[in-house]
Amino acid sequence: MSQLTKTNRVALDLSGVRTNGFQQIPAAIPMAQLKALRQVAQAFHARWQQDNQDFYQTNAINSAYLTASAYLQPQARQWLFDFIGGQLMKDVISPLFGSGCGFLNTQLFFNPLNPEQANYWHRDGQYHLDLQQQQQILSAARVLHVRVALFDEPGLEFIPASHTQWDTELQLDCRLGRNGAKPSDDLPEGQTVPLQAGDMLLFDANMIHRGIYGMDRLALDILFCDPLAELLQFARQDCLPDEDCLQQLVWPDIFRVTANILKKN
Ligand SMILES: O=C(O)CCC(=O)C(=O)O
Repeated sequence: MSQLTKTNRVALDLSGVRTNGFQQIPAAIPMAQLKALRQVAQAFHARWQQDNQDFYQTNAINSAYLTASAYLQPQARQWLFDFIGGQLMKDVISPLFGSGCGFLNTQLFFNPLNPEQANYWHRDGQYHLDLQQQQQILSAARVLHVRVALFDEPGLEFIPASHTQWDTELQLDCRLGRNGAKPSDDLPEGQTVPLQAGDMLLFDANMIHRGIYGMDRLALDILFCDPLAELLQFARQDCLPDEDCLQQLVWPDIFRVTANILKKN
């Protein structure tokens, strides 16, 4: 039974997202919805793999842009928009963003083909921001991952509160792979959150985290963010629903915010 039923969803305490940077919501997705999401994700994954064989065979651990029309049939795409812009997502996410938020992207995480491939500690921003910018963004711009575990999975590991706190020397050496440290080294503060199918896990993309590979993981991450051009410049117009679809959604605002910012860019 989902804990996010109409009667108790208001009482859900998500203060862990603010204080620790992450919070698990066990059994958030009802089974019927979970089965439909699995079908959509598996259809996408099969077609994505065909088109990205080299990347998949080499070292891929995720794909992205599920809501574009490249790999999903219109009905599956519509279904995904219904989920992202639906009541459950609105109830969980909108209270966490005081002045509104935008839809950024979707990603699908799976295991690397090579079982020896190591995972890596990182902050999401480190691949396009320098260290000073990464530090500044901690208090200035927020991207929130909503992970939906489609199957049981080992989950993720986090450095609690690192969404507001800068790295220790060891953490920085580790995620940058310098001074003899490797990005896959264990860190003493790490806290692992294993997930069961149907769980949701919210986490701040600014925090230091790493995926734990293994089991038959297939995880759908939906990314929301502050309504800022510097973040939403990474969204894609072709991943947004059209006007007909928007009018059917419980929570069209997240897509409209993104569309408006993309239009201005
Ligand atoms: O699950 C993974 O492999 C990594 C997830 C991750 O790093 C992310 O979502 O930013």
